[in-house]
Amino acid sequence: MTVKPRTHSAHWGAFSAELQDDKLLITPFAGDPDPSPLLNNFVNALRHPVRIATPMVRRGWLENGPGPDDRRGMDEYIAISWPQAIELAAGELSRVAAEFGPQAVFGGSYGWSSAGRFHHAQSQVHRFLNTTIGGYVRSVNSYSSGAASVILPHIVGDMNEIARRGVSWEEIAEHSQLVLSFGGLALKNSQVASGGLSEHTERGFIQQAARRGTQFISVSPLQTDLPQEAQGEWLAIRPGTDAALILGLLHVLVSKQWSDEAFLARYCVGWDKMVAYLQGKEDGLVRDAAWAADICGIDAARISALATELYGKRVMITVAHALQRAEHGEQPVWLGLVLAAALGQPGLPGGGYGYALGALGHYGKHHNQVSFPALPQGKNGVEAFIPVARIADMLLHPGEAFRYNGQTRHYPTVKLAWWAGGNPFHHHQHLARLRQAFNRLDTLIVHEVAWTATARHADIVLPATMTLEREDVGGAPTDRHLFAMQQLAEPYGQARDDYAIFSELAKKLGREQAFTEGRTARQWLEHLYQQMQEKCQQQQIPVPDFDTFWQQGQLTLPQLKDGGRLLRQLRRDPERYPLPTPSGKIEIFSQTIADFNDADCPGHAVWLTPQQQPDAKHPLYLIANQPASRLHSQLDYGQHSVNQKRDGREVCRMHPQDAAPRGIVDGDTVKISNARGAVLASVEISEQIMAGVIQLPTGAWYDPQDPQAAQPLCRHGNPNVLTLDIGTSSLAQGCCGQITLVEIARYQGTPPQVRAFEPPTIGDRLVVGGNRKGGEALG
Ligand SMILES: Nc1nc2c(c(=O)[nH]1)N[C@H]1C(S)=C(S)[C@@H](COP(=O)(O)OP(=O)(O)OC[C@H]3O[C@@H](n4cnc5c(=O)[nH]c(N)nc54)[C@H](O)[C@@H]3O)O[C@H]1N2
Ligand SMILES: Nc1nc2c(c(=O)[nH]1)N[C@H]1C(S)=C(S)[C@@H](COP(=O)(O)OP(=O)(O)OC[C@H]3O[C@@H](n4cnc5c(=O)[nH]c(N)nc54)[C@H](O)[C@@H]3O)O[C@H]1N2
Ligand SMILES: [Mo]
Repeated sequence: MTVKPRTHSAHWGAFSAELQDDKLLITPFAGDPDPSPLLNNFVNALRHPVRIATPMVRRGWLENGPGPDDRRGMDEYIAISWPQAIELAAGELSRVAAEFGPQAVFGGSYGWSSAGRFHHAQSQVHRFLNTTIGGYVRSVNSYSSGAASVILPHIVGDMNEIARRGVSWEEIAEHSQLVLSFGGLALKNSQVASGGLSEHTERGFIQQAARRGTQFISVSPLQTDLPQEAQGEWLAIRPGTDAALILGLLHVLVSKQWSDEAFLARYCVGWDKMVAYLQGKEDGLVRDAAWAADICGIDAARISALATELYGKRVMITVAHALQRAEHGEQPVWLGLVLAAALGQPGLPGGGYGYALGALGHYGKHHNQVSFPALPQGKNGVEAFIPVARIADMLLHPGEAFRYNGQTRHYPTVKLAWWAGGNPFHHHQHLARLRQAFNRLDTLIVHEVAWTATARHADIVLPATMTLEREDVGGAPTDRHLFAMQQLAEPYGQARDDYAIFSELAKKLGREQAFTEGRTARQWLEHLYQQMQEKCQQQQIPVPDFDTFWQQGQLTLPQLKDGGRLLRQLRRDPERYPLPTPSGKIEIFSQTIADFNDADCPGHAVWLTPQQQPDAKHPLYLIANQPASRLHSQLDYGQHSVNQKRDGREVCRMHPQDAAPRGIVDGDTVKISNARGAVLASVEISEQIMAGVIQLPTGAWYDPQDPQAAQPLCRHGNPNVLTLDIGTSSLAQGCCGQITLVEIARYQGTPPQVRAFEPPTIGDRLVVGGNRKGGEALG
């Protein structure tokens, strides 16, 4: 089959795609100065054997009906027809809704799915459950910024304004003298942005800044977190200890009388309490550079010197998402802001605080004047929610109390979970525990493109199309280009669009009109486009009609250059432009948080010792960060991702000092383990990682060798087998996936082959007997 070039877009870039004799060719968007190699993950993906070809039902569920079942994750599947699948799924949803109400259905369905705005799977699930059964148990916040998204509104009033709409790269390249990055500014991360990213500009801006003389300092366990283009300095820090380092820096600033007292008095509240804490007025413990050095592993002299370098310069402080994906992750986010304030920088051109700058391609960009509307999700009649990373707690402890943002709430009792566009066996921690949690459900329904571990734990698996097999519109509020995502290939097997699946289900449930509003997918695209067109017309922005847009394949939208406005306006006139915080100022002390009375997140930022500490059995930190070779677990079977593996296994990095005593050499297969399980990986020995730390990126598909074991060995290298499933604190309950503790050893003998990309066993079709609770026989 040959298909001429069509425009398309992914979270990692826009491109045109064509088929030449069934071979997929990808050409990056011509306007992209630095296209991402992740585009190569598409080339072998469309017809990969790990795609799901037909609807499937798990044998145990079919035989025994809904109910808790430990066979999830090791059972075989039976192929069924679409009408059967629709009947089973709609029937089960009706049963649960009728018996227990929508509050027994979990529809949080966390996950990035794909770039198109209409087929955004999570929005489709939400809309479907709202319009058919009146709602679902939702999840709040994200795995990305669980802690930051709760703490930042308290202390600066708005997360978006200090992250996505924060100080722009353009401004940094022009004005910043020193960029101090906690967690670095790795270009591997800014390759992606949800919704799409047509211009990868970070490398260029970093280069431009460095040439002008901006000094970059990256505080991180990994040297590679700072691009070479920055020509900067690497300060190796013990993982999870940045809060202590920043307190040490603040102590130096205070004792040298370098803190900007005028700024702190005019625009902040609570600096006196911070100073009292630094000086040990509360408890006799002085948080000076020597104290910090003991905790973070950077020597006291270097900490003092760093404070000297910061003083009197135009300084930009950044804190990566990674730092808050850890125990007490709220603290470094808070302290980054306090440090910027103590230096008097917020609101100055190229100065202040940029939360998560560089973590994604959205940050530091300008915003479109008008953005493409989202699919309306309808009204959710269920009040119950969980902080997103508390999914296993919810399923294992229904009815139990938990703290969240000053409230005591209770976990709902969930019987059915519906997932589309996410991979909890990628994103969640402590996977052996997650399996137990999913096994408690009556039913798990999953829409997937391919046989991920999540699909392999589902009771009903509904095959979804990839974006190249359907039409959509690709765009993000921070991308000035909007793309027609044109269909290139026919759906794989019997795969259907999530929208088509939900439309059929809604019809079965007698709610078709409510879900579809009578529109086909193409009509929805036209409808959403028209809404954008109307907004544009109101602002005198010329845009073509839909057909012209579709034919051209792309559209350029005007942008606003208002990054950093929140703090700039505050600085201009704090009475006229107060921050949306209780005091109208930056809250170095928050009375609101203090009144919550949670010891693990008091009223000002502190250093709290994490429960995870190295010991004789688990002496090494493991950094489980974002993968360079793919987005999360997406297209892990794609060419680029597979090419970065060795013997089909994910590669972990360790320092020669840690490798030598263990007899480990480069290229060995290693076993990384702790109390929660073990994974295999291939090892690369590198001096670009701090001694005492190993790194294994996320995203290798969970591949249990012995699924019946309580803690199966993952042959492939999924670090979430090892991570700890606890909340960051009572305040935010964010995930703690970034850091854990492990031991590592050379694997003895012949390592088992990776089987992650082989589909599960597909059993014979069968006629169901009378023991099935649901009743009806299946042909
Ligand atoms: N240990 C540790 N864990 C982490 C992190 C970490 O740093 N350390 N990072 C966390 C972060 S920041 C995040 S955001 C999460 C990411 O976690 P997820 O967003 O869950 O990860 P993805 O791999 O993007 O999952 C998306 C899934 O949707 C499927 N999909 C794509 N398009 C479609 C579609 O159109 N329809 C349907 N039905 N499915 C589709 C893909 O095949 C894929 O399986 O992981 C988190 N987990
Ligand atoms: N290629 C690619 N890019 C991505 C993603 C992807 O899957 N693939 N995912 C995207 C998503 S959803 C998100 S939310 C962002 C996440 O953005 P981040 O969370 O910032 O990304 P990570 O790579 O997990 O972490 C960045 C770096 O922080 C460092 N680090 C870890 N712990 C510590 C610590 O305690 N202190 C200090 N100082 N540094 C530490 C690690 O060395 C790590 O490389 O990335 C986005 N970008
Ligand atoms: Mo994320």
